[in-house]
Amino acid sequence: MCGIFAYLNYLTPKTRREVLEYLVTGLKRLEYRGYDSAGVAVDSDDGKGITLVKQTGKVKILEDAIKEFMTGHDIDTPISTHCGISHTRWATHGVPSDLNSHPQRSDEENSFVVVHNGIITNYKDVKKFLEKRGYRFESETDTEIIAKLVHHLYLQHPNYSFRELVEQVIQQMEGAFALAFKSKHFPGECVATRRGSPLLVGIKTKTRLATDHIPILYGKDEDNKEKDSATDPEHRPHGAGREVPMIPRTESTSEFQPLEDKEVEYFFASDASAVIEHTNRVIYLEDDDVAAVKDGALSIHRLKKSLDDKHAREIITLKMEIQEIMKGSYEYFMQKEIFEQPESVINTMRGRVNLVNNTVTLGGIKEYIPEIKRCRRLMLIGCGTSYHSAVATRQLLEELTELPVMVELASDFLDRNTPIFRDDVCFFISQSGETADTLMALRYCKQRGALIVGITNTVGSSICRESHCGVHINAGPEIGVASTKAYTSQFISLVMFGLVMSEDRISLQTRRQEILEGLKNLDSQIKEVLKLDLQVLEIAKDLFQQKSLLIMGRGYNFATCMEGALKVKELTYMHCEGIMAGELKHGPLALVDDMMPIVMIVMRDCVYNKTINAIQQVKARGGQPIVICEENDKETMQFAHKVLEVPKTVDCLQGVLTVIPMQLLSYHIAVLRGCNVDCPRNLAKSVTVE
Ligand code: UD2
Ligand code: GLU
Ligand code: MG
Repeated sequence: MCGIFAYLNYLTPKTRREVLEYLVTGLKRLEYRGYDSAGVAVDSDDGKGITLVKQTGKVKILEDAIKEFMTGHDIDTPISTHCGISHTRWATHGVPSDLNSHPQRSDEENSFVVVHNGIITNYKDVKKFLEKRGYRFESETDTEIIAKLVHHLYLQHPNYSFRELVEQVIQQMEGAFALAFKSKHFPGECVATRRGSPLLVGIKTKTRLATDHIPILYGKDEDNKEKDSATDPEHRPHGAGREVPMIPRTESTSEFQPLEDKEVEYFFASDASAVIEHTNRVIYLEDDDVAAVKDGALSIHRLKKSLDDKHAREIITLKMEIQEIMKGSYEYFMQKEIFEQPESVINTMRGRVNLVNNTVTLGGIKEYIPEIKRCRRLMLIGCGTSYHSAVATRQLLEELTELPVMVELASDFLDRNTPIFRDDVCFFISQSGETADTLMALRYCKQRGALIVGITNTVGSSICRESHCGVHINAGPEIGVASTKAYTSQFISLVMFGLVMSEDRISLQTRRQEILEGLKNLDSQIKEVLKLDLQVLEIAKDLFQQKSLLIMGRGYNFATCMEGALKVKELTYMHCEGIMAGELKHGPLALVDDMMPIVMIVMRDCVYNKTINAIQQVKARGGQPIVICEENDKETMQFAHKVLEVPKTVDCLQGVLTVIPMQLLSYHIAVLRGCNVDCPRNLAKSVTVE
């Protein structure tokens, strides 16, 4: 999920010192994406092997380790053709450590090395398969199987090209990846490919390029039976002792030579920020493209023609500054992260929710489920946004587990010396996994013998280490201080937990089915909600000079009110309160008049009539509510001064969709008020002090 940078010089002599400098600079340009460790691979002194340098922590630490390596090695002899690869890692499989850092390798000889961004969901099966063939694994990563599988295939098919071997490998991979490979058996070559994670190729030549596109070369034998059986999941290496089925070779008679220049340099990177200082000519690879550089020629291959294929990849000329590239078309990381939610929710469910046979597997807590089912009560503990994700899912968890569910703010929970028992199950929710209050509460409960479950976004964090088990939300690094995509991913992780707990409850099957159906459509519905952006901006223009804002709702959408109000406070420094609509008469109604800005969330769920009552009370006091309601709900809209319509999903998931307009609203108000969106005053991303 983080960064890849690879550099290949062909007939453009460079010393290894220069190559290493390029790699480190490339990684520095990708640092903003967030990561926990870094590493590089270059040719070794004799040019016959590969040297790896890998370090946990910042790129600066890697740079120091590389400097140390440089003393005592010949790194100043120019090499005319060379390939180096590098990586920043955001751990998903195995803690951040030197060994788990990438590049990962095939064997002690470093015959094949690979860098990977993403998650391989079927890595355990492939691992079993390779272990049976004598491979010994040294890291906890999913990535290591890739390096070992390509090596295994190489031994079996020594006459295959590097690119063909990689094509075979990705046929066996499930999940998401961007990959760059280097091998001592294929010196001066680089192969890169992607599915679901970004990757581009930059091209640098002395003279103008002879072409502005690269045609795609396809697999030779389109409807070959053997190939179909290879792509059929049944035939993947499930550890059953079967050989990896090979697809027909896609060799073409002549490799396409796109460049009239002989001397050329290539850059592979996760985004253009790492490439732009070298060249502005880039090709964005598409899913399942395999890009290979051999003898200085770049070719792009695909196994199958797809319907919308353009038959060529265009070489684009970038006209952007680094600053622009980093945030893409976004002004702030927070905005980027809000718009990433269609993908981040998929990453949270990846390999866990099986939409074909309607099952949910949470590998991190699977073995503890029987124990959890026997508990006296569930406690969900967190701070700020993480606490709100607990509020958002409490009702569903009560319904699906039939257990009492307590939701607690970590600080208050500790202040109260809350009684905790051995048969309690306590969930600790934290994006960073380092939140001090949450961690103290965890230790408090652990001492008292409760089962400790973590819900974190950061592999290897304190909460992850100190919990008995847990779920990584896999939302990818979150850089904006105000949490957005982590909230929706925490929400979905807790929903998945509810689904696991109710798997064998016959009476709950219809309910589970509708939730699974809801999860299936969530990403496309989030995309719909994001289209409200301009409408939300208009509302923000009305509101940004106000002193105060009230956000009201109840039931499943009360958490959205609290989370929305927190976003507004954090980002805009405006007073804002999330109000439980059922409490209106008990006080907050006194705040309402024709001047007070109010947002109300009115969904067609079991509290609809009660929420309509609340809106009528607000109207009766001259209030002019901005209403977030379901698409085409004309009846509700008649009460609204302004409306934001969101698609309908199952009641318990509706909060994922209603919180997004609130994220956008707080963002736009903050921009209009001139606030620093990514770093609000007085706040830190990870609160590691009590
Ligand atoms: C896990 C592995 C993944 C792969 C996958 C295959 C990791 C980080 N994940 O993903 O590599 O093997 O299984 O099925 O290696 N945990 C805590 N506290 C927390 C969060 C997690 O103790 O706050 C533990 C959890 O109990 C498990 C491990 O960390 O032992 C990984 O959790 P996960 O959610 O990443 O698990 P899963 O199955 O999705
Ligand atoms: N899943 C891989 C790992 O944990 C890659 C993580 C990344 O994208 O940086 O090592
Ligand atoms: Mg743990």
